[in-house]
Amino acid sequence: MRVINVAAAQMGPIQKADSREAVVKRMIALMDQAKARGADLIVYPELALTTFFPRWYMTDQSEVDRWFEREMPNAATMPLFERAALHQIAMNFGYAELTPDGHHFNTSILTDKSARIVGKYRKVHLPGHAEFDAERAFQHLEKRYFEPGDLGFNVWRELDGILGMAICNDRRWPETYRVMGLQGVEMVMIGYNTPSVNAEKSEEGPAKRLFHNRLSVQAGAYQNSTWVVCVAKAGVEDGHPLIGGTLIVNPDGEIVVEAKTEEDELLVHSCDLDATAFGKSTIFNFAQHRRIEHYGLITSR
Ligand code: ING
Repeated sequence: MRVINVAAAQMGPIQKADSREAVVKRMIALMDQAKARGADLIVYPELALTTFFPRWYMTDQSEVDRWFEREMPNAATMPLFERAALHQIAMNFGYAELTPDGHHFNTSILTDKSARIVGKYRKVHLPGHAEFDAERAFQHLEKRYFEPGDLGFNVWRELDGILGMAICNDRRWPETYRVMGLQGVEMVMIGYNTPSVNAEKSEEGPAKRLFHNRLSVQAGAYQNSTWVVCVAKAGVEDGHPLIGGTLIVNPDGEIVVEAKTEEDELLVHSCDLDATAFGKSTIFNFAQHRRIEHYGLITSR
């Protein structure tokens, strides 16, 4: 048994006016709860430090850059890293990264139990659009504010297992899970901010969004025999609703826990990484069963 006690730390809404310090206090409260419930790892949402700012059309780059972090940890997040080291809890959270040479990424990091950053991922699949779209009920300008991730999909040996990261829209793409699956991933950590309504198809509401959330994550977990921990920033941010639905899915594709609210809500589950072994050695034994001579289109188009 290689068990990781995982805390999925769903966060409720973050308003445009909320400070990073106020948000970090909420993250620390969730981490204290996680410690009390014996967690080894806590997973937070995508862009966990701020409101989902890609919903706002901005033309002034200095205004845009106010939503980004220039280093990590930094003054606002240091208390979180200190608390993680005190509790000896590993953590994964997302934030907007502005690199020293001026690149903008939608980023997620993994720390070890001493709060050292051991892994970084930059979101590959950026949904939405780059220019103001008057046809949409609201904007989704990730292609305007972020560059596609340049690090690919990697895995890290951490907490006695093989862990990987993805962000939000990535979870809808089978390639995301398969590239990590081919590296033996046993647990994928994914944060998301998903609007409850579809800006382009007004009749698609939260129920359909929650269905696609479960469908995407359950398929990815089952088809690669891996745990998936998928954590929402939820609730209404300045009038714009985001779905909740934080969930943990086991290597058989079964949902083992799911959030009930659209607020700060902690889910904890003991994830036995050895539960991935059966699928990886039988039905999804990639080396035995895949026929790559027929898969060329996936990377060539
Ligand atoms: N959000 C949404 C997501 O992929 C979206 C965008 C919603 C795209 C629904 C397509 C359909 O969950 C982010 N941040 O990617």
